[in-house]
Amino acid sequence: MDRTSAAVSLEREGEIALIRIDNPPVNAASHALRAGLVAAIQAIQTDPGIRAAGLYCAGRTFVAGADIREFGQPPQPPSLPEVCNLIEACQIPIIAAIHGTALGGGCEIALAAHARIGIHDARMGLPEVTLGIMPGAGGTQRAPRLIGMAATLDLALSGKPVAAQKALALGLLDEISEADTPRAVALDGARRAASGRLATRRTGDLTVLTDQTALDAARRRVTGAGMAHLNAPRRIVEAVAASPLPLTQGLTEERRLYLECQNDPQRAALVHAFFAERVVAKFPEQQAKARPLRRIGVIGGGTMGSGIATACLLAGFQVTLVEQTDQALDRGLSTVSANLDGALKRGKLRPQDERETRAALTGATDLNALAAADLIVEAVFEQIEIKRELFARLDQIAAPGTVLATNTSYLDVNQIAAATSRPQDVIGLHFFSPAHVMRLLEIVVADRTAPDVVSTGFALAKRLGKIGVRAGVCDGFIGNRIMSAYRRAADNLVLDGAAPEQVDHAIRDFGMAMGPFEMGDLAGLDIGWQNRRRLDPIRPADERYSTLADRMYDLGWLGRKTGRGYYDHSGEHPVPNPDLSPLIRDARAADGRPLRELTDQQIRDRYLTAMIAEGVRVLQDGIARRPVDIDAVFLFGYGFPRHLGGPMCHADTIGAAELTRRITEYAAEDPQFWRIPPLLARLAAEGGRLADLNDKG
Ligand code: 3H9
Repeated sequence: MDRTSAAVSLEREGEIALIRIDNPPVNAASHALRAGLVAAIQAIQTDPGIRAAGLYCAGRTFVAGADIREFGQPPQPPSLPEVCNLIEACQIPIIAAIHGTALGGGCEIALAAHARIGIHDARMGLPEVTLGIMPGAGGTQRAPRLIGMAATLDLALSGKPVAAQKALALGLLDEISEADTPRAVALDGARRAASGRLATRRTGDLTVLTDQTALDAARRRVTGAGMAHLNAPRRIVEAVAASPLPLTQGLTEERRLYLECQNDPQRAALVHAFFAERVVAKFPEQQAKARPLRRIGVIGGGTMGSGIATACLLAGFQVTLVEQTDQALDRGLSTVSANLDGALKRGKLRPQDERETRAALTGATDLNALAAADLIVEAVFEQIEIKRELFARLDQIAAPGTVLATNTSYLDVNQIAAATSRPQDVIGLHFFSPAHVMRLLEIVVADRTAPDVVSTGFALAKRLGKIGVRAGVCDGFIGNRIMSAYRRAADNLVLDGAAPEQVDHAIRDFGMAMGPFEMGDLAGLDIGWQNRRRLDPIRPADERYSTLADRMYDLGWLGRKTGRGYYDHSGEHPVPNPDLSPLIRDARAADGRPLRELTDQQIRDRYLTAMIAEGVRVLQDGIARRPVDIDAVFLFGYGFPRHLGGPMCHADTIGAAELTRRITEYAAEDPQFWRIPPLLARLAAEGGRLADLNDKG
């Protein structure tokens, strides 16, 4: 075997050349891979004995795309578009044998080949849009030649891969093979191509018809809700619109638009989000072996407990749900059942698994039913004494080694752990509602939590398909602690003169999934009330306090569940609650400051600055280990816009100097709330970035 680079090798089988890519873990098209492919193609072209070539990958997947780690670095030739053009122009037919995922640049390599054979599990896609870029190695020009404009636009705008059968139906694949090994498929395909039994052609020789209907629909799609903030989708449509041009012209247009994407800050933020999802899974205790998990106990059958039970069932665990009374248990079990119905409809539960999944759930009204559980998670009323009492009882019941988890959103996990004789087994697992849907899981490590219990928390997150983020103990951990701060900023903005719906609008306009007051209505305004009462004894006397939410609570306006909150939910769409004005007036009068007009931009600046400042404090205090952990919490649990990378990533875009300037300005009005965190002051003085603090493993 001839090794043309560390990532590509060439093998000869008679008249057939086999080009083997081996660049673990996902065969990303790094510089070594691109250079290796060029060398391999040159070698087969100059070998008169070769009649066809098979291109395949070692490992678990075909090329999964360009090497994302090279983005933002100086480009090193050959570029991927050059490699694809070389493949297409090759005089020897090249057959791509695809297994695993042919994504982005990987899909584009396949499109440039002269025929494509998928192995039954293959998936093909153009996910670049999720990274703020677009297919830049011919995808926007070659895909329309094979599958038309409409299907290309759908593939590239959704970013979702299609399975082999769909790829075949579309025309992305020419065949599907049942053979197991990519090498065998590549060899067989190339042999058939050499003997004329497999049709080959250059994709670039095909023509594209303009599909005006598809282009119009795509233009509407990229300016509509969900995509309006993003720049890459618009560029994708323009590139595909150019595909009826001769290939070289279309490729030039694609390159121009692709480079615009590469230089766009959205690209850096979305790539940050991609890696954030993976980096958070690296934590200091990861060498400790996770405890085996099979049976999960869930205490509490409310929305949260039922959601957790559902998530565990969907991940294949045996689940025992415990409630205090038969009636409450029945309600909990019905909620789980309804959640599973929904999962079935959404395709999250396969019909063939339904029976077994439902059978894995048992209910009990006696905690002793949890004696054999490997992990118990409680989701009972958010009160420290209730939780401590429960943990003391679990200490008596649970088998040795059982992980005891609390789903508290704010409370002190150390205090809860101290109610047991085994604090090393106690951990916080903070799920987000609805727990079977939301991807975030905060893994709260208390002072005495054992390393293997932390590992077990992360292993559970992975099994549940969630993003586990390590957090330390404080009031609200990472997410809710920061939320409390910007929520206070939002309340203060209303005292200053903004209407709640103006705040919501300004924040939604920024790209957040929801504004703070809509969020309050959704979660239920009793939650905030309980929290405020809990904090009454320790609230600083000089803290600005809005009476609005308390008055609403007194009136029984608890948000969506009572039909009224900041909004009136009785109609088809929520409208601002018309009876709120007198309460707001009273709250402003009690605050006693002059009113003023606030622009949406001023609202956003204050809100985000409050979020970032508290985020920096969470870092300073060691509650989050790295800025990226905070970003992941907000991206996956709080609807922070992905194209801005998370609050800490966005903080670097704003810059520490500007943030400290803003805080100084705001502090003139409210010095108690607006303080510059020392870490931010240091970064501002040194010209440093939060991103530089991400380098811990
Ligand atoms: C593109 O192609 C642009 C072109 O159109 C134009 C060029 C001119 N690069 O996800 P996993 C790492 S844009 C570098 O845990 P899985 C990942 O960080 C690209 N590294 O595995 C992780 O590292 P670590 C379009 C990459 O089995 C490890 O591989 N392609 C890349 O759950 C394992 O990853 C995409 O957007 C990469 N491209 O899922 C595909 N991909 O172990 C992006 C992964 O150090 N990738 N890594 O944490 C994926 O969607 C998933 O990784 C995949 C495997 C489905 C492939």
